Amino acid sequence: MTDFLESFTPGLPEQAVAAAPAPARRVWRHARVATLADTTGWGLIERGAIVTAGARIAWIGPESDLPALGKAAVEEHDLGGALLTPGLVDAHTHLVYGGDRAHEFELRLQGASYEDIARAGGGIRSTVAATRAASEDALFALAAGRLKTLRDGGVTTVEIKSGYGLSFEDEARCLRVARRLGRTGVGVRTTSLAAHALPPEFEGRADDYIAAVCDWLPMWHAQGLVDAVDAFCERIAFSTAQVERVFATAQSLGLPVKLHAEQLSDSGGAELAARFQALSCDHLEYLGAAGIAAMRAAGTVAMLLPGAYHFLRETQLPPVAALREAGVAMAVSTDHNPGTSPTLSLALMIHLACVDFRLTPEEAVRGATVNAARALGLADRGALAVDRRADFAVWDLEHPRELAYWFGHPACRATILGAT
Ligand code: DI6
Ligand code: FE
Repeated sequence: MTDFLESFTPGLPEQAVAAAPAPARRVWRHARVATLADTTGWGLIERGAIVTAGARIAWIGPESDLPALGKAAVEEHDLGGALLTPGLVDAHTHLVYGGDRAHEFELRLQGASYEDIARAGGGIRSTVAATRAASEDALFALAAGRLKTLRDGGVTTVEIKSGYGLSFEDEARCLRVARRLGRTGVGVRTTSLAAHALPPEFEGRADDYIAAVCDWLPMWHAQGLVDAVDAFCERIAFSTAQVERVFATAQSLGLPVKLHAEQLSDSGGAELAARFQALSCDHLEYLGAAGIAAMRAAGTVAMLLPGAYHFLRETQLPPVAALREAGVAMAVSTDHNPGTSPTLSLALMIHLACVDFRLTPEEAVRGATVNAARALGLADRGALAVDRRADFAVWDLEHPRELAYWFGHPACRATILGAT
């Protein structure tokens, strides 16, 4: 076993192994580990230990079986019996924007609807104006603060969408900010959501805007800014025909797609997205049987966003029982954005997914780890096993079901990110 650990050099081609310095070994011991490594169950290891080599897990198991590491171990950490889980994955956020929409929140509490406010020129468009007015450094500082809060709450990988720039340069700025955030430690996947809303300069010309987005996408992609492509398919946003053009462009670039679908009405978005083998369909409160069948056939993840459901005082529940019955994987994310989900606690979303959407605690925690990673097309994280990324969250809790039980106060003691 020691030999194996000595020679473990993840991710390097064979010729490089001899020349490269051995990655640093760290040992994490005396933890109650929830691996989530099997398809069901928490995968609990009562008194567990993990050995990491650089950014990867080299060994995981009961501490009593821990191999002798000798000088190979550079650091040992006694976690004092704390709970250790895979780092949480927040697979749907709109983290980069200027301003806030607290005033609209007050208007909605007085009876205005989200759609009324959007049609009157508020909503997404007001955030677009604030985002365009902010410098790239200011956007970075704002988003970095939000990312730190997510990380302090257990998140080690986050998806970040554009969608508040809505011009070639403003979208590129937001994506650059997201890429820059990815160099601060937390894993970042970027998504172009240029087809989020119609910018004012394209008023009455939605098809022209979609044509422009299809022209811009290859250029953002060539600049290395885009990992996936999203759109908002809704009567207040874009039609299935318009989204289809965006998806066809994404497909021609080899980029995976995902969709804000059936959030406010059943627009047939999920079926369209499934035809493009979408990674996920997101929101889904108004999802019908045909959409579920299409998602099942395509292996598309159902991304549930209880923060937006709560904040919009929605009453239509996503069809969780039918999704479960169909075997569609369910994920849970914050949907952090200033208009419909201004939260930075993924643990709180796990709680709401159970109380409001009736997920089991295990489903909700899987939703924020292994299934969220799947929704990003990432097979190297979300569960703890040899060769996976060494991204952990350490909790002042005894059992992982408590991630769903406590709400509104942080129990996360630390996040541990790969080699950092
Ligand atoms: N659905 C949402 O919940 C967010 N975007 C979307 O397409 C809301 C965006 C906003 O209101 O700013
Ligand atoms: Fe969203």
